[in-house]
Amino acid sequence: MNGLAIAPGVMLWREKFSKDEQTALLQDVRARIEAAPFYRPVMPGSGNPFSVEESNLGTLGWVSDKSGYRYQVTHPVTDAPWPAIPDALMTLWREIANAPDPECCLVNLYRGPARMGLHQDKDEQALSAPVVSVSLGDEALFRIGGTSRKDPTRSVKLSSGDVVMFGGPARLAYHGIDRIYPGSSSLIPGGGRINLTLRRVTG
Ligand code: MD6
Ligand code: FE
Repeated sequence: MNGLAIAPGVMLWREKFSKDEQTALLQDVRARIEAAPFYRPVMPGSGNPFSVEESNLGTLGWVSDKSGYRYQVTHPVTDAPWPAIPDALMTLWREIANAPDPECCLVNLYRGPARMGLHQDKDEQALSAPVVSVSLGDEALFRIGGTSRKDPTRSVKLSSGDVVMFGGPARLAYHGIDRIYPGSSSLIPGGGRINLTLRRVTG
């Protein structure tokens, strides 16, 4: 498995996807996303736009709008069902997650100053399944803390092809992306970073 336990319940696999596999996965994701274009969600309540653009693959997609966070079966702009999760990601999940198949692959696109504030992944019923994420493109500074927002945090740089898994005691750990490093990878035409987050949603 070659994974590194970077904190209790947090595993990191450096370059789990080779350069060729990253290129193939990116092509696969981009082809699917043509039918489910990136859009910019807004924060519940305030309606402030996210700095990332998002879409989803899978039977359920995670969305955010003025009324809250939720999972839904259709794209909020096109109203079409989300495209299926790529085989390479299903294979990854079955290799490392030891849980029923994922229902959601949230796709986050970071360009320029985009970031993601400290948050917990807690909108799922299936909290016994881990969350698995794949990074493609530019490097990012990932911050991980504990299950309380006040817990101390540590930072790791994530590079293209890296895989992170949160499970067990870390399933509800706070985490976020402080920044990306524009120009650190040439994988994505036009630059930027794509993060693919796989989750089991239903119990
Ligand atoms: C990102 N990742 O890497 C955002 N969540 O862009 C996440 O929010 C995340 O990487 C749960 C588990 C792993 C993650
Ligand atoms: Fe998350």
